[in-house]
Amino acid sequence: MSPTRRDFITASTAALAAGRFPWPLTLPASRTHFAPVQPTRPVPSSAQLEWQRDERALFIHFGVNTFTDREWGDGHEDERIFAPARLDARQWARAARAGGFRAMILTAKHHDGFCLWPSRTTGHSVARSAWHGGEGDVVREFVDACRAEGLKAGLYLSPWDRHDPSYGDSPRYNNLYCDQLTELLTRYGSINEVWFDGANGEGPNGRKQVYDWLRVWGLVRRLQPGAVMFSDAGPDVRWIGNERGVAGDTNWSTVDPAVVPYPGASGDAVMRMLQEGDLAGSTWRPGETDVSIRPGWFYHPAQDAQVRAVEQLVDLYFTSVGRNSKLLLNVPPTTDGLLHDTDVSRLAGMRERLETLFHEDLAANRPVERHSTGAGSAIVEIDVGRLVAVGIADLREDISRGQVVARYTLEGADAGAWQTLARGTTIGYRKLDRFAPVKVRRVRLVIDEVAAPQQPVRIGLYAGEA
Ligand code: FUL
Repeated sequence: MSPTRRDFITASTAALAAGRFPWPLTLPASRTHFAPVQPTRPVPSSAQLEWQRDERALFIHFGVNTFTDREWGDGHEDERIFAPARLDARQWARAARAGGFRAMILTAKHHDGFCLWPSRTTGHSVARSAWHGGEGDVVREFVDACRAEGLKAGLYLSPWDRHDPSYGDSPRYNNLYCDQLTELLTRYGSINEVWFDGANGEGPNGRKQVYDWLRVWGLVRRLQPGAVMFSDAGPDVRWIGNERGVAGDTNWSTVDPAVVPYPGASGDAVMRMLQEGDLAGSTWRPGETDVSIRPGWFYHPAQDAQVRAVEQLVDLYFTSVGRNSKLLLNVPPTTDGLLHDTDVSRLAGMRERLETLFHEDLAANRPVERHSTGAGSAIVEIDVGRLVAVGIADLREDISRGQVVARYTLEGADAGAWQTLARGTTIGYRKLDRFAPVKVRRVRLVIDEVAAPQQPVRIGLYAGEA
């Protein structure tokens, strides 16, 4: 766990701790475009489904820290230091699109409390900055750029606020926090994701803030019913449990909500639930994998030579999207207000490499046989029709009907006996297995264990490394 998340234990209401949520966690059936086939297995809402299918979102950490060269501001910054000379949110959005990303999420406020929009709730904002003579609004530019480039827009509003004197005076700060959320969710049109991190540091004189999560989540649901809410405790999308970019190898999109009752909860059981989900979980809450392209979340010139290489970004795709998660990759703007050229070219390189890897599906339009063995396993067998080298398998369940597969073996054969290509546990939206290329004519997926009656699994096969 990154040091940025230590010591943030927050208390909350008994109802929350018991996992009792007074509003529907999924959208009403009329807003979904699927009919649950097994009423006992959780299924995603249409918003959760779309969120997952987007696969990649770009995280934008930007604010006073960009100018003080810090990761966590203390809230005492002079607002005038915020002066991005060439800020261009369209450049961020174009870089996102060129990288194959379908959404962006901006830190509208980080722990320093500095608001990137002119908020009526505080003077610690762009309105007192040198940028555009205090008339600018980064959130507006961000949302406009998302719309112009066809990206979904998400906002991060840090609950922890090191600037506002009301922080730690719980009811008063909760009012301010809800007022800030209301501004963000009513001024800028449709927002697709609202992001709450789990950090909960001390307020002035060591006072502890007790957040009113039920109120916060209820407010977002009311103001933006189509948005998914992210936090350790969802309610729609959960943190994956680390900031290294690695989802659990076993990763259920279902959880037991009582195990992670509020953002910032800690302990082994919490971490396991975040990483792996729970086969028997009652609630659909898929994992989001947030990780930075650089060592820090904010831009630091000293890290210009430490931008992840294209191959490392591709690895992140395999350990997030390829493990039934979604990748939220942070790329921080510089003091100019632009993404750095190195980062931009890595994003484009990532897309190019992924397009090459997934260029030709060797299983496309090939005959598929489905049968079961005497031992009760289901088998999906593909006749590839010719001898080909296979190095990547792309397995997918139809998650609109829930997630079912708990254990599988992938095998390939030329003329002789079957040999194992990969073994795994969960599949979900997408499971990518990479292995040393093997020459095969036939491939079969043996499904050894399921959590509910078997549903079809789609298999894609790719050459991988030559
Ligand atoms: C954490 C924060 O403390 C980090 O600064 C960063 O914003 C990360 C995404 O979330 O809780």
